[in-house]
Amino acid sequence: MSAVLSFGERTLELDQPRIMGILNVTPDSFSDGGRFFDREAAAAHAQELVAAGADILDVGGESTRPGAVEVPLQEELDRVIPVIEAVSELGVPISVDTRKAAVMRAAAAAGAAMINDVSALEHDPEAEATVAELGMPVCLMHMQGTPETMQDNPRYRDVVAEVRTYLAERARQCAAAGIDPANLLLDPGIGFGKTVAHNLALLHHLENLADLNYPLVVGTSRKSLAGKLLNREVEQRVFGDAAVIGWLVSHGADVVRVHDVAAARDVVRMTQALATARIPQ
Ligand code: 7PJ
Repeated sequence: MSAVLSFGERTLELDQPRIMGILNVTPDSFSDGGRFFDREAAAAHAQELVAAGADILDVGGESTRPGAVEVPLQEELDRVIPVIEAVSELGVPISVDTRKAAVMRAAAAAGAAMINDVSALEHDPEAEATVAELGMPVCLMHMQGTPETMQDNPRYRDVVAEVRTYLAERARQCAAAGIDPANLLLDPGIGFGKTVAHNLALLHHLENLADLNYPLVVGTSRKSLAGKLLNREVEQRVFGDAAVIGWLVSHGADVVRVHDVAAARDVVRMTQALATARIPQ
């Protein structure tokens, strides 16, 4: 689909696949969060991501990896807010990866222009109203269970139909809560309460989600999909991930959420050139 996302004065046309670069500010990534050194390191990394071609930066201070426990509000604020302040002038919209309404609000005040919620605004009872009031684009992601336990025993009768129905229903409920449908993006939540077989089914049938007619975000970067399928450690998943990105952008994904922006940029350009028989701008 070809939509346009509005970020206040700025817009981002989804006439070609866009790249969301991941900027983690969790202690289990490259940062301890909040302190001056980490802010500098995060800002430097953000600059690299933008130079490599990121269209959006996604700043997250709460790990939602399998087994991760919830981060207290103040700690999450201390991690993400200084970083958002430091990177909001780089010229690309900043998205905040959070499940907490108070973080959404503070992030918006610090310069964030988009919300990315792995609980599809279901974790915090204030989240829907907060996003409606902020009037910003929001990514609603599917997850079965919670990060702490989601990989214990994920089960579906028909994973594609269930994820599709869930996302359509959440989009309807969010619109009913006052969120402009033009601000909604959907995401199947690869790895969130899903086995490798579930993830493969969702990716194979991606068009069933793309035809819900909301912009589609997909993140597979460094996840266990390539890890388990190829038996690769995290730092050896770049070719596996590249293959997935090629598949994603030729099957309806509008935004790919990645760590390796430069690699993703090449894959997107190459795939676009092949799909259109034109040299991309
Ligand atoms: C996703 C996310 C994803 C969206 C994370 C990780 C885990 N947000 N946040 N989609 N994954 N929208 O990056 O491995 O797949 S955190």
